[in-house]
Amino acid sequence: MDILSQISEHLQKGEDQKVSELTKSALNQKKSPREILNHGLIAGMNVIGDQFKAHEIFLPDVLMAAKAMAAGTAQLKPFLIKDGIPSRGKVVIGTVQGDLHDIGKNLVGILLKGAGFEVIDLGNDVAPEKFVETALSNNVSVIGMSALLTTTMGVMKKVTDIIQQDNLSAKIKVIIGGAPVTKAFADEIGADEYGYDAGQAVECIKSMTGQN
Ligand code: B1M
Repeated sequence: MDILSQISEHLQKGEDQKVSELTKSALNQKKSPREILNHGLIAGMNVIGDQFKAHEIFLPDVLMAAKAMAAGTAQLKPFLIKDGIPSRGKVVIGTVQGDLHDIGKNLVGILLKGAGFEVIDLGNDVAPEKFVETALSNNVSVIGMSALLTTTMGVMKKVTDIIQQDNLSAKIKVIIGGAPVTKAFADEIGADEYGYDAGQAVECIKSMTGQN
């Protein structure tokens, strides 16, 4: 079995230390950090998602897998973030209120930092007003929101509503993403951009800030 499949397998078993070691080995074997992320760690997490949906595994198994994902991502982080890049500007990110899923949002943050953006990460379970207040008080022109639950996607609309009601559309742009989120939903709620994955989100934010 190749090393990326091994990473995926051990992540599914929730073996954080093993995932950490294998990620290090894959880097030593000159696998690219993006390849390890997409075809090892995220691939394993997708299997976990399917098994959880089919009731083949339970919440503690998902938590263990999430811990293993974090262990692997920690190894990749220094390779995805390079020091000394001049700042491209600031971005506020967070997972919306009621939603505790933060792995995808954290990836967006890591890749944004890697591209030279300063990131204000509000964490998870973030109230709509908090996104806007933070953007305004820090003079930030882009808010990035993540939602993983169909029940929390609606919070994104609360943010775009505040921006529209307060006439802030020219000042603050919004990008949204997360597994249940679609381009059609982004259009429906008046978000400026939809990011399919973390890498694409960074490209969108570069163009939203006139840097493409
Ligand atoms: Co939960 N969970 N979970 N979970 N969980 C899902 C999302 C689910 C689809 C599983 C399933 O049933 N198949 C399901 C949601 C169903 C739905 O709403 N349609 C679900 C459920 C039901 C729940 C609970 C309700 C379970 C319960 O308690 N009964 C509960 C809710 C808790 C809450 O939030 N209030 C819950 C809890 C958890 C854990 C805490 C155990 C854990 C989260 C740990 C953590 O995040 N620290 C967890 C996990 C790990 C998952 C799955 C298995 C994996 C999510 C993940 O991290 N994927 C997930 C199944 C799945 O998604 N297939 C599932 C890897 C990550 C890299 O992908 O976040 O999608 P993702 O990010 C992607 C893109 O979406 C995009 O970029 C990334 C790739 O580069 N992206 C953006 C993300 N944010 C972006 C922002 C952008 C742009 C792109 O711009 C700003």
